[in-house]
Amino acid sequence: MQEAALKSSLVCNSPRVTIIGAGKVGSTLAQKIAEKNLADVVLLDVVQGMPQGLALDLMEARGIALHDRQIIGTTSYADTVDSDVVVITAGLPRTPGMSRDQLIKTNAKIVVEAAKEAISYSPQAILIVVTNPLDVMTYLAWQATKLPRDRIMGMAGILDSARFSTFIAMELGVSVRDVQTMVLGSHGDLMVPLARYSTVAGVPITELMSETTIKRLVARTRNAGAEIVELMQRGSAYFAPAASTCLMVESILLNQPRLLPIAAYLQGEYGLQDIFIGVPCSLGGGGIAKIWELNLTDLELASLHACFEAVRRNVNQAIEILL
Ligand code: TXD
Repeated sequence: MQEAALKSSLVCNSPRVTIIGAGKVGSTLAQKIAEKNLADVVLLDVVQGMPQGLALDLMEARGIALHDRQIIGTTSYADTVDSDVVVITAGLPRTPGMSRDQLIKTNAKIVVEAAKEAISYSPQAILIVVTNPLDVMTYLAWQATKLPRDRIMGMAGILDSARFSTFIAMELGVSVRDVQTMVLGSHGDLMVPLARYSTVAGVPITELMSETTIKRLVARTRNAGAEIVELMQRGSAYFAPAASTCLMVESILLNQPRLLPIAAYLQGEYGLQDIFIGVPCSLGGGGIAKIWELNLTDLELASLHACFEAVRRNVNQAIEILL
């Protein structure tokens, strides 16, 4: 049945998204992609039976969710062949009290292996890394695949910005649809929420809130992942992470030129080299079309450079672990 599904999706030449890691983020993302009718989905995991079961469950929801997308569950990379987009969510999430950086040891090997295998079957794919610590794992995936920088990226800034927007909307009692925010830097405590570039219906939030309030919301944004981990006790956030990743997949598959904060490979932008870090990017059918260099204040730039130092240290640590 899985094979038949694979064949029929190949026949109708539908776009194909492979998701490595059929856990909370991966399976929620699969559901979103299928229900938005964006692409067929291949869900891959190391746990035999689990991705197959999830795929069957998602297939059985199709008549109710009203779409005809194929969802294939597998443990074999051969089934991922010719994917247009590959998303890596494989690896452990945090537990309460743990920092994202403490996941380097377990997740580095998983991500490198997944990136190599997936790209060997889909050499033209655009690769999106989601696994934590995000900026480090994206770098390792790039090193393992040597993909051009327009076709490899990490998801974090969209999620961090969505969280910042949510807290601003809650504070002001306005619809989150009117809130636009931009969070740059690394996906961790050092992230750089840009209050100056955050607006409600075009009005900068610096006109709508006191500096103390903005500082409080920035602090909550930086701690937002940990806040959820503490509440859940088992596992970490996945609805907003899956929605954020789906936005990237959608922008690529529908070739919508979106301007989004994405962990991209820098070659001199913002004075930074040889690192993946969150910056505003134009994302579309070919991947990252352009990295935008905003005018930053000295303090904002210094904060971005502090992210660089931390990510660089962790990348070096990860490379040593992999040796
Ligand atoms: O903003 C962001 N980038 C993030 C990142 C937001 C939320 C979650 N973030 C990270 O994504 C999180 O810290 C984890 O590192 C990943 C996945 O989080 P998820 O919540 O989905 O974790 P699960 O539910 O434990 O799922 C992980 C799955 C699980 O089914 C494992 O069996 C599988 O990964 N896994 C593998 N799949 C394929 N290949 C290998 N080697 C493998 N190892 C584990």
